[in-house]
Formats: sequence, C-alpha cells, structure tokens
Amino acid sequence: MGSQPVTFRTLLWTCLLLLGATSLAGAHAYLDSSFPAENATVASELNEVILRFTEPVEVPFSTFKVYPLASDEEDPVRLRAAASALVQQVLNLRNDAAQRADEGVTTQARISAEINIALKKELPPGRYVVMWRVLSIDTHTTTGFFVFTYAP
Ligand SMILES: [Cu+2]
Repeated sequence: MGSQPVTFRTLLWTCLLLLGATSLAGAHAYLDSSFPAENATVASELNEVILRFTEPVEVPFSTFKVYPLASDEEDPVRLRAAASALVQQVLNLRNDAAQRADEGVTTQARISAEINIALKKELPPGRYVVMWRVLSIDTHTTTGFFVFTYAP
C-alpha cells in the first residue's frame, strides 16, 4: 500500500505530460492567410504566391507547388474535390517542373512562417491549386491546398 502515492503521482505526471503534448500538437503550422486568398479571383498581373502559416516551417523540408487545375466547375464542393484529387496525384511527384505553374520557393530563410513562391511568367488565365506539405518546428507535418482563379 506504501507504493500507492507514488503510483498516483506517476499517473498525475503522465496526465500533465499528455496535456502538454496535446497543447503542443495544437501548434501545427496551418495556413493563416495567403495571397491570392483562397477562392479569390485575381484580375491583376500575378508573379508570386505568398503563404503565411500559423507557425514557422522548416523550408528545406517542406514542399510547395502551384498547379493549373483543368476544371471550370462552379460548385465549390466539387471544385475542392477536383483540387484534392490533383493534390493526391502530384504533391509527391518529382521532376514535374514542366507541369507546374510555379518556379519554386524564393524564401531564403531556413525557418519561416511566410513562404514566397515564384510563378512562371505569363501564366494562362484559369484555375490554379496552391498545395503544400510543411514540417513545422514542432516536428509535425501538415498538408493543405486552396484554389484561386487567375483572370488578368
Ligand atoms: Cu504541431
């Protein structure tokens, strides 16, 4: 019976550690804002995409891509489904520069909450999907995407 207080204390510490881990896990890097904004239509000339995350991300260990989305779907749910299917297909692709609408990340810092992605010159009007898989400094990985329309 003498060991009971120790067990209780151990349990208490375990709970506190778990609580701590849970609040840490809440600090994943999610998209906070972007330019263009999600679902925005951009009428002016566009040469980069800017992503701002809720937490800094490890730039060299993260992936960012912009792809044209061959869809004139008007229903937002179906449009998002089409974009999601494209992301599944291409986010892991290597040597896909020819298919992409971007020329890569121009952010110089290794760790940054703001990511700049250069776009190819004279992009054709249409829909585009911005997609990412980011490693945040708390070692969690998150993926995401959004669609915008380019109508210069
Ligand atoms: Cu996290």
